[in-house]
Amino acid sequence: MTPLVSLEGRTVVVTGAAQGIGKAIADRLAADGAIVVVADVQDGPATAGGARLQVDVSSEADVQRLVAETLARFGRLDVLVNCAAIVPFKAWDEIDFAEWRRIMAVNLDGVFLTCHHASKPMRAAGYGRIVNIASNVILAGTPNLAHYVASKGGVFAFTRALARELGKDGVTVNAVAPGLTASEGVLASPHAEAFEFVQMLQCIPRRGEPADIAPAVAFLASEESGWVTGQLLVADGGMVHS
Ligand code: NAD
Ligand code: 4PL
Repeated sequence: MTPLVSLEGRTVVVTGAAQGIGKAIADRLAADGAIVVVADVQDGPATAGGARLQVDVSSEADVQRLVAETLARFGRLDVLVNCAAIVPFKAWDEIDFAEWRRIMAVNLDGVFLTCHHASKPMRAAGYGRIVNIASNVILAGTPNLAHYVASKGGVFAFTRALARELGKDGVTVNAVAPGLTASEGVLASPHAEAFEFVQMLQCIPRRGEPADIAPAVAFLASEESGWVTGQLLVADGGMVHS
């Protein structure tokens, strides 16, 4: 892969990077020179020169271990990409409270926990880049995803607020909003049946792939994006507009 931005000397944590969009982001950032720590509940490959840690982002102990281990092994933590999430396809009134809580625990509490712990070494260094993966469903209100839409709306609102808190410390916080993308998770779910319909709504009429999302993340993860913070970058072939 030809480098898009320079991440030489940077250490990056990508959550949810065992497969799908997270894996494409980890591969992209490694090709751009970063040392990548792949953090996932599932087993999966590490990128060359990096590491793989088993982490449940909804567990504070796991997230603390992730940050401590990254600092112990690589001496720094420059970039955090939050990609871990669960995406149940269900009518809103078929989601019971326990399932609602689990979705919030992974998709929203997980983002709070990683930002809370990873921002400490970033502030101390006076440099950091946080990229949270939201979704274009927060702008479209996509059916059968109300619980997920609520969690991702929270992710974006938190992104905007955290950017305000961390700007003075050299840390930017942005969100990327993919549209429907052919990840392993989506291909194994009822979402896979939506591609044909969604393509008709896009400016670019083809299926979105995980590698289509990674370049937007690479830009926001780079030093060059330093004047951009608190923003939502929609990467969905032009289905919706922010
Ligand atoms: P996926 O299901 O293929 O992969 C998600 C990964 O997250 C998996 O490897 C899984 O093990 C991991 N994960 C799940 N729960 C975790 C936890 N508690 N702790 C750590 N890791 C955990 O998903 P994907 O489609 O590649 O989605 C990746 C991200 O992109 C998610 O944030 C998703 O909401 C977002 N997104 C996806 C689409 C899409 O259509 N694929 C669209 C918009 C946004
Ligand atoms: C347009 O983030 O963005 C289905 C499932 N359709 O998870 C998503 C669209 C899904 C999406 C998403």
